Parts: sequence; structure tokens; C-alpha cells
Amino acid sequence: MNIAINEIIKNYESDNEKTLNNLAKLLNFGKLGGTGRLIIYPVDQGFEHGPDRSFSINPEAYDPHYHISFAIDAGMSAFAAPLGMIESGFSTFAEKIPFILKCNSSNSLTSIKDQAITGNVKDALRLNCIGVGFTIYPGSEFNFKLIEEACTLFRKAKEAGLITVLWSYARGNMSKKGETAINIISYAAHMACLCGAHVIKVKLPTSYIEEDATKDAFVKNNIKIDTAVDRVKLIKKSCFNGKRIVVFSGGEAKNDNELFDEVKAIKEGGGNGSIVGRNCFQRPRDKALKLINSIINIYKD
Ligand code: FBP
Repeated sequence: MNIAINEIIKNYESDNEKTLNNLAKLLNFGKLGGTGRLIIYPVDQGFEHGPDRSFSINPEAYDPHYHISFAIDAGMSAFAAPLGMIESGFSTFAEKIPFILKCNSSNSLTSIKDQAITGNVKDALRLNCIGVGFTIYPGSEFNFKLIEEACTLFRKAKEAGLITVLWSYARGNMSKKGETAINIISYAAHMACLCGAHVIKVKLPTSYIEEDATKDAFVKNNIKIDTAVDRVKLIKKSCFNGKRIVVFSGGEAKNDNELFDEVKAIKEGGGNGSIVGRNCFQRPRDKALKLINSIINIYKD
């Protein structure tokens, strides 16, 4: 194992050998393998937003095989998806890319800020996944239940030698702007670390500070949050002073340059990488491949 990867892995002091090997697999796979950076391709938006809203702009994307083969050809570090999607490409793509089983999902046919459990450690092992993924909604009325579910899943996953990825998306008891406010994302990212996640996934924060009890600390202690680089640095600091892997989500489809600016800020701020879904499958395949290649080159540069 190279020095960069060793440096990251040694921060996970309590994990068994199998889990550490799976973490190493994630960090060594794909075009960013061995760099300490990673890029994950998540396809759970069919659950979260519905198939037509997600895929009709690029109809090939209705097919699960489209996504898994895209992840492989793009040189992604891993493919993350709910049960049915991984099952549907399991034998065709076995061993060709690390799978992360997304074990809960929400849907937009309801306005409730909760998630249903749709997968477990047994499924992840049956599907030869390297890890499990889970979403919590800090701030929602269901946040305590979601946090407890995440911890229960993670306990079993670690026993079974799997890694854990936590999508920590603030939602509920805050303004819409507050969901990506720097003070809220910092809090959400730290809670994800405390749940024991190996990889923390949050939205890229804005410089807006939500009115709440944490705001004062930002003002009094003059925490630097003006630029996207400052904000990525702060999130890494909130994640055990840089000792946890943090990836930032791509969000809704946007133009290439906007995305490149975000990636440059993540890189400069010491973030570990990106998790990009819609910005890939809502573009034609060739354009999406080019986009990911450029993102990879920014991280590698
Ligand atoms: P995207 O790159 O498409 O934003 O995917 C990342 C992701 O976390 C998905 O896993 C999830 O479905 C989606 O974002 C949720 O997005 P939103 O918070 O906008 O509903």
C-alpha cells in the first residue's frame, strides 16, 4: 500500500482486517486509485426523485446496466445503489467495480423527512459489496431514529468486515437555505463521524450561516468561511481534524465549469473527493465520460 493510502487508513484504529482491506480496495480502485482521492457514482435518484425526473432526459439511464458499465468505463472508485439496482447487474459486473449497498432510501411521493430501510448487511454480503451506505437527516423529526438505525447497521457491517458510508443531509428544522449553511453542514458532518462512518458524504456548504445556537461561535471565533476552499477545510476539520474521509455531492445537473470550480475547491480544501450522480446520467454518455475524466484530472493534478 502506498504512503497516501496508509496515512488515511491508519486513522481507522478499531477496524478489523477485512474492513480495512475493503477500505483499501475503495481507495485503490479506479482512475484515482492510490491518490487518496476518490469519486463514487451513486444511483438512488430513481428512489429519491422518481425514474422519469431522473432518467427521461437520457433514456438509456432507465437501464441499471447503463449505470454500472458507465461507472466502470469512467474509472470511478465505486458504484453505490439500492438493492434492486445492484441485484440487476450482479452477475454481469461481478468483481468489475466495488459495490456499496445503499441500505435506506426516501421518496418524493411523500413530504416526510424519513427513509425506509431497504437493505442490510446480509444483502451486502450476498451481493459481494465492499460496504453499506445509509442516509441520516439531521434536523428532521425522525433524526434520532435514523441515527440509531445507522449505528445499528454500521455495528453489524463492521463485524462483517464491511465499510460504512453515511450520507448526512440536514433537513427539516431549518430554512431551505439552512440545509447547505456552513454551520449546519459542519454539524451534520461531525455527527456522521460520531456515528462511526468511514466515509462521510455531505453537500458542499455555502457561506450562509443559519440562525441557531452554533452561529455565535462562527462570529466570535472568526471562523473563515468566505471561500469554498475555506469551507471545505472547515468541514474536514469537523471530521475529526481531517481523520475521516469526506466526499461532497454533485447535486442537481449544472454546467461543466461550475462543477470543475467545485472540484477545484474540494481538492484545494483537502476534501477527499466527489460523489456525482445526476451530473453524469443527465448528460449523454460520451459527454459524461469526458466530464468525469476532467474531474479525475483535476484531483490528480
Ligand atoms: P447527485 O450527484 O445526483 O446529487 O447524487 C448524490 C445524492 O446524494 C444521491 O445519492 C441522492 O439521491 C441525491 O443526492 C439526493 O439529492 P437531493 O438532496 O437533492 O434530493
